[in-house]
Amino acid sequence: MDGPATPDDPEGRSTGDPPERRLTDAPEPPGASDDAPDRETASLSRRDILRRASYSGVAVLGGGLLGHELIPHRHAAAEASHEHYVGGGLVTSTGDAQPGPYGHAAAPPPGLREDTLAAVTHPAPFDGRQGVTRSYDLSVTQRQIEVGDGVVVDAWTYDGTVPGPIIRATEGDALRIHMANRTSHAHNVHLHGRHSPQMDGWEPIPPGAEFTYEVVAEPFGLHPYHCHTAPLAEHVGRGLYGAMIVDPPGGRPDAHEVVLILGGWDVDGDGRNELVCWNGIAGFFHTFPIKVPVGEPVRVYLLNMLEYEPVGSFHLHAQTFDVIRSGTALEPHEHTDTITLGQGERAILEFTLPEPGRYMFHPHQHHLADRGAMGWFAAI
Ligand SMILES: [Cu+2]
Repeated sequence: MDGPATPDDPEGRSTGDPPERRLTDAPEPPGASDDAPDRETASLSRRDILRRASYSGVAVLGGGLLGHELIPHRHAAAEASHEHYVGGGLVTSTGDAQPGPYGHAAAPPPGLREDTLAAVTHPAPFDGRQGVTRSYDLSVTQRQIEVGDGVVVDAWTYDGTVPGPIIRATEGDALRIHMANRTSHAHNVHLHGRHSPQMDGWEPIPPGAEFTYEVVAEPFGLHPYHCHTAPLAEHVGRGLYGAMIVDPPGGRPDAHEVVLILGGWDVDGDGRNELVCWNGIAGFFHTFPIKVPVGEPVRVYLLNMLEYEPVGSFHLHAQTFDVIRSGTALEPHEHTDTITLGQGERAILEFTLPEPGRYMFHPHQHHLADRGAMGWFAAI
């Protein structure tokens, strides 16, 4: 369904034709000079960068759009390729995100698919196992990602994606998190939650080095992980963050589960996010609503990893939700329609959408919503 969104069109893509792409020759951003040692583009002129970015845009536009299947109940979509949302261009930016069809949303890159962000949005289901060892690879790479229409950033990634992979374990499991630093900057993996200070991840892992963090997954809850190398705001802001779900023994009741991480992109290096995103791509869930079954429980694992802003928040339209702060309880702490989170704070939200339709969500700081953090749940 390619036509413009309407409130009674919950299944379709919410935008009409992709807006006209603009690639303006924005001023060279401060702090983004070409002398960075890991900058692959060092030998390219600004003109070359823009030209190559334009070519990549053509390639992306040639991609397919979406199917209309309901995302399977609690099924992981980990097989979705990360490559889908890695732009082929180089670092450039329009510096001003384009408005969406309602004038209140930055547009995602054209050519993405409904399942482009599936691997970082739909967690693998609770598997019932306890007391096992679970291994994850959070190797750090640098790559260019198109994060908004015409906006390609030079990102640092855990295992190739922003956010990084969803880690999931049951309380008491052993977690082995391997990190190979494949960039020319130091990085590391700092886990929230409880663990030995020897495994806290504040020590820089030098370029080319590797380390395996070994911790017990505890306490049950929702915890972020992120790079903790100085300058921290840049290392998190360039993409080194992700979600770790620690299930209580026995798990939680069945629900359609979604991870939403609020983050941003300081595209021009001015200490301000030109784009604000859920799960790394501006406007993605505005274009591709998160489909959930009518009348069935929905559980949102919500994290605020937005740098350069004192707080973030999540507001759901037309329905209220239970809040379990940090996910560290089995019963809700409050019931509301808006929750505010400082940086690093997180919560589990639980709700049911009782009738078919679109239910909007966004940060209630509307200047953040306007920069790409509008989204929809579509109850179908
Ligand atoms: Cu880092």
